[in-house]
Amino acid sequence: MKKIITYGTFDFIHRGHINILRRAQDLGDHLIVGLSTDKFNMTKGKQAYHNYEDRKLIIDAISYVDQVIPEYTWDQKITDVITHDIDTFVMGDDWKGEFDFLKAYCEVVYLPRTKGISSSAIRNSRLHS
Ligand code: C2G
Repeated sequence: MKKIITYGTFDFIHRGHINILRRAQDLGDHLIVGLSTDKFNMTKGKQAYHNYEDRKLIIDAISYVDQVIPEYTWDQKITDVITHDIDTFVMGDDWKGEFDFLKAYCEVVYLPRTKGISSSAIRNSRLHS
């Protein structure tokens, strides 16, 4: 079984998120999502509208996703890759190069971001409509 992992906040779930989850799942047989906790988001300088439990409920319901684990820190990825026997790490190419250190442990794939949509744009449009 080819195991894939990707990470993110996945707030205001949108087609960009679905596109990356679908393409990530297409690369293997089992997709794990490392979902940023609310506390970790604060260190990322992000405050999600939906809390971790609600974002997990939504991600768990997406057919491309097989498993959701909490993302507590920047530093857990090597441990996650080893612990979960990951073959391929996937992120959008806004992160290109940032996680190349994982190449020592698994394949690293950066996929083109979906243009024209982002959680922050949705948040801003919601708040200002
Ligand atoms: N994404 C995308 N297209 C968009 C928006 C997001 O492909 N229009 C991708 C991002 O590249 C990322 C994933 O969707 O791979 C999740 O995006 P975010 O929820 O914004 O996650 P981020 O804040 O980038 O956190 O350790 C990694 C971090 O947790 C990533």
